[in-house]
Amino acid sequence: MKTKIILTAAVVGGLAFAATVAPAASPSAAATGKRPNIVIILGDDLGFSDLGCFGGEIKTPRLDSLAKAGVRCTQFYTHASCSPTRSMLLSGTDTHRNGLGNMDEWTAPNQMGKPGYEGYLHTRVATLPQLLKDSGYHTYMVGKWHMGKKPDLIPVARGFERDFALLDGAGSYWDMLNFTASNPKSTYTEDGRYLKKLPKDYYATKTYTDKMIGYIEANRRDGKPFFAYVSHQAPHDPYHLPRDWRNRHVGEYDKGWDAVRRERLKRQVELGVTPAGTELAERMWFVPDPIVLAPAPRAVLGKKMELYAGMVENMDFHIGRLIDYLKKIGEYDNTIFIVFGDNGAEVRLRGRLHSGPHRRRVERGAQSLRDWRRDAGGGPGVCARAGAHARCAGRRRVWHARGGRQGQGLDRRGLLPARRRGPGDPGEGGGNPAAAQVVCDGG
Ligand SMILES: [Ca+2]
Repeated sequence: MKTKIILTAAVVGGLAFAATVAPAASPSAAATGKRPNIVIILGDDLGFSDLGCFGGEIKTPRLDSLAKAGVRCTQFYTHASCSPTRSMLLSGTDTHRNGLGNMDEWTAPNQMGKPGYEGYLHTRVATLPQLLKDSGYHTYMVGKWHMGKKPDLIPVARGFERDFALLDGAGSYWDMLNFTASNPKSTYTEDGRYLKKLPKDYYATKTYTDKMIGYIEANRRDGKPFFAYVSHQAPHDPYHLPRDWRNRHVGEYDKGWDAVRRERLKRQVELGVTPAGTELAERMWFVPDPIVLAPAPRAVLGKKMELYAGMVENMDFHIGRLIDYLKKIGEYDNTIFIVFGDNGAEVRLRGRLHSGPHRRRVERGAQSLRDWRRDAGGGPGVCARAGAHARCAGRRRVWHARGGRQGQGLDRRGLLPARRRGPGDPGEGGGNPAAAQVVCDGG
C-alpha cells in the first residue's frame, strides 16, 4: 500500500473519513490481514499555498514527495478556527455537539455557558483514538492539543495511549513561556502527567518528532498497528527557530507580498491545484501596498516571512525524519499519511506584541532591523510574528474569492468579533471588529 494523502485544509468529520479511507486504500493490507498504520500530520496555521506541492516557494521536499505519491485535495475544508477543527478531526462530529462551537479563547458573551460552547472536547462524544484503541491500535499523540486541560480532558483521558502534548493553543518552542499575563506559562503533559519542566535540549518540532519515533519504536515488535497524531505547533507563531535555520532566505522576501502572491498563483495554475484563468484577489483592504513602505519596515516584514518559511522548512525536515524512520523499520509502505493545516494562515492584525513576563525581552528583540538581521527573531524569549502583512502571501484561496465558492463549507458561526480578553492582553486581534469578521482562522 502506498497511499499518501496531502491536504491543505482540514478533515471535517475526520472519524468517518479515516474509517472510510483506511481499508479502501489498503489492498495489500487486506490481502495480508495486516491493518495499516495511520499518521495524521497537522500544521498549525499552515497556509494553503505554503507547501511546494501547492505552489509555495518554501522548500518542503519531504511533504512534496508524500503528495507526489498520493492525492492532493483542493476542495477540502477546515473549520474557520483552530481547536474547533481539531475537535471535528478527533470526534467526527459537529463542533456544537463536541463542545467547541467556538474556540475557547474567543467565546462571545452570548455563547458563554451555553451548550455547545463548553470550550473543550466534551466527554459526551467518543474520539477517534478511543475507537482505534478499542480496535487494537496503539494510539500516540505529540504536539498541540488545545482541547482541554483538566485531567479528564487531556490526551491520555481521551484515548491516547501515550502523549507528549502542549495543552495550550500556542507557546514558546524553546521553553514553557507563554504569551500573556493571564497565561504566562504553558501546560504540558507526558503520558498523562503534568510536566514541571521540559526535556533537556528541548525544541518543540524536534522533540515532538523524537517522542513519536520513541513511542513507535517501543511497541513496534508486538504486531499491532498504530495511530500517530503528529500535531505540530509549527508554523504557528512565535517564529522560533534554531540558529542555523534562521538565515536561509535572507532578502528573498524583501520584494513584498504582492510579488510572492503572483508567483504562487502562477505555480498553482501550473501544478493544477488552481484553475487556469484564476485572477489574484485584491489585497486585503487593511494591508498597504508594499511599495509605499520605507525600505527598513519592508525589510523587517520580509525578515518575518523569512523566519516563517524557515518554520515550515524545519517542520518538513522533522517530518522527513519520521518518514525515514518508518522506512527503516519497514512500516512506511503500510502507513497512510494524512497531512493538512488546521485553519489556513494566520492573518491577525497584530502589530504590537503581547504583554507578559518576557515582554521587555520581546520588544528589545523586535524593535530594529539590525536586531532582525542579527538572528534575534528566532531565539528564546523573542516573539516574532508576521501578522497580516507577510502572511497574506500564504492565505488560502478564501481570500482570493471571499464570499465565493471557496468559502463554501466554512462554518462561520464561531466567527463573532466580540472576544473574551484576559487582563494584559490588549493587542490580541488588533481590536478591529471588521477584521475579526473576515479573518478565517485564529489560533
Ligand atoms: Ca491554528
